[in-house]
Amino acid sequence: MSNESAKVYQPSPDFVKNAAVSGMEGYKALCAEAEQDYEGYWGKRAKELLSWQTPFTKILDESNAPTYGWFVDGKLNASYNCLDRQVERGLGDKVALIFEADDGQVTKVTYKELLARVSKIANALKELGVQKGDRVIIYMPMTIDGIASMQACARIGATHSIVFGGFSAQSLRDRISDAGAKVLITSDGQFRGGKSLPLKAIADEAFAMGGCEACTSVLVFKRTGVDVAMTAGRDVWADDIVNKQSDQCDPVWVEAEHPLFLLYTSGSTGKPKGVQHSTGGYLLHAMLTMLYTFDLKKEDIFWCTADIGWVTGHTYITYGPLACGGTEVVFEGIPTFPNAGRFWDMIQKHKVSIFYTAPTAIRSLVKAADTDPSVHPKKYDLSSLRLLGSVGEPINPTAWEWYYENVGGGRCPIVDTFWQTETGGHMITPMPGATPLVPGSCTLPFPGIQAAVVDETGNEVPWGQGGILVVKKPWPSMIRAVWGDADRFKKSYFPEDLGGKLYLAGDGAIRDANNGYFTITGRIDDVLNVSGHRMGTMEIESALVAHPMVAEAAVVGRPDDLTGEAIVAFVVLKGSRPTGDDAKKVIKELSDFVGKEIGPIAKPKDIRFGDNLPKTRSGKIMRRLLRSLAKGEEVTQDTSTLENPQILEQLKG
Ligand code: 6R9
Repeated sequence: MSNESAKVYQPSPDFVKNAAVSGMEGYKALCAEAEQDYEGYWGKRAKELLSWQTPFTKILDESNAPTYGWFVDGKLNASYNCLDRQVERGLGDKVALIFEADDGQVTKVTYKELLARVSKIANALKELGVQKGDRVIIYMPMTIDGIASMQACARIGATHSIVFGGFSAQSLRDRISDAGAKVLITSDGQFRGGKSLPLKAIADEAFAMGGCEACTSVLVFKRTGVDVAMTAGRDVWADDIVNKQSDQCDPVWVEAEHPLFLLYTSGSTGKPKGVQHSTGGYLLHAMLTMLYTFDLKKEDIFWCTADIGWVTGHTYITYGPLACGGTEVVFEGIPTFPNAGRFWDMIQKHKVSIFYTAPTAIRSLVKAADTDPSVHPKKYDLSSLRLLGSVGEPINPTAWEWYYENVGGGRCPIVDTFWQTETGGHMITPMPGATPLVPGSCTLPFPGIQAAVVDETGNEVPWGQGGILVVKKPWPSMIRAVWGDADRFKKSYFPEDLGGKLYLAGDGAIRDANNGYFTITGRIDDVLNVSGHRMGTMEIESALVAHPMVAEAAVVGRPDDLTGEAIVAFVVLKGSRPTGDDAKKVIKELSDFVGKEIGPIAKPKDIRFGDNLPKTRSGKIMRRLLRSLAKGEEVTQDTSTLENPQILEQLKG
């Protein structure tokens, strides 16, 4: 495969001139620097960009590979690096956050104010007994206090773990329990798209399920004003305990390897895994990618539309922009409320210069603009924009071009950033003032990152040939552990089949035959990507079989124009196969059940019933057949090993 015929978009001379990574010569020089002295490359930047309380003397520690350590003997604090030092540098009155609420109300928070708020929350956490190394679960909406709570944990060396506000009581319970969290931070409710939705009530349900006994306090912020039940001795209002605290709180200096956060994400098997990140290496890459990929300058207004519940919200809302002393927009709501022009209206209003969003949002806004010209981006003044970004899933060339022309006015480079929860920050991405862009390709590795495409035995395949995406060398912001499961860490990310030394991303990729550009071809494991959200097929299957009516279930993905992939579930009930209205009733029941077990994002788009699932004679479910059926394709694959070929007819849908 080659992109030879594809249109190439060159960065403008102006952009190149002022960019941190200027021209392909600039990019190549950085790559060469890393090539010649890999540790030196990262060490130099860690010294320059981070403020260390105790400087490190050792850069990379491989003694416990594949658990790598970076800057191991250095000490620092992430919150100090994001807040105090900006104030010390004279940026105290600079706006850190431009918060726009769901209802459009805007609140600006300076670095000085944010530091004071974070310190108060940190002091409150201390009063609740939180100490260095304790885990704190945060189940909060996209608010100033959501971000401040993360920073407050970092300030006192507590390890935070955010649970996305759209997750269910069951998911929340599992994470509180797995992390052994001491405190839960939540709010009474959240606003989304003009609706007031509960959070605290869901947290109460999670506690009622049992297994959260180690969690002795619940700190509750007020957001929607909805009535909530408060359990005496456990629950405490932030208004009571936070506001009275001192706005001074000394940062707790931690080792560079100290776990800054855990973030649960879906894998191909079993329950979600707690991806553990470090403090020093993680923060370094958060900053370096802000500077290189986003070319952040002091006058930029940066806006990443992600939620703090996902890794993108960690690196490119809570940590990266603040550690660089930037000004960022934080948005509580959704792109389609009060109408599908919300993003464009906000870019215009806040004069956003760097805008980072997901392909799924772009696709839905393309559709909206097509049907309602009044919400077309061309109707807004988007001239403040100078750079666009994309993350979460492959961006199809049509959406890329629409984004480029209509949002970027044909003048803004698009950085299609490939990375993962486990990688902490960008791995393969254009440098906006250097890399010629090809829609649909995330182009070339971030300077210093050693990405490659290999076969099943770990040998590199020639350009033009598809294979498995790996990273050949450890990098500072890589995953350090799967919380509480060392075995799973090794098996998932450094499998023996590939020699035990290559980091396995879980995605397929192909490099262009001519220029070596990477194109991600999608997950190679049983992980689906629905609207940029990772969902394990096994997780959804487990949820389905937990329903008393279900005997067996298999879940696969099917391509979807809007959400990238859609979830299709094939279900065998314990009773007879329902049809007509009966089937509709059961579908609703099962779909709601999955929503309750995991969260609404996990609800299947399509549920089909069979008397059985297509299986081999040895009893293995033949998923490739299910994938064809889900797509509505004729099954052309070899079905000779199939025990029960007649079942295919029933499952056609
Ligand atoms: C940051 C984030 C990771 C998975 C990843 C891949 C997909 C992310 C992409 C992309 C193609 C891009 N992915 N960015 N695929 N092009 N620019 O999304 O983390 O939620 O862990 O998802 O998302 O499949 O493996 P996470």
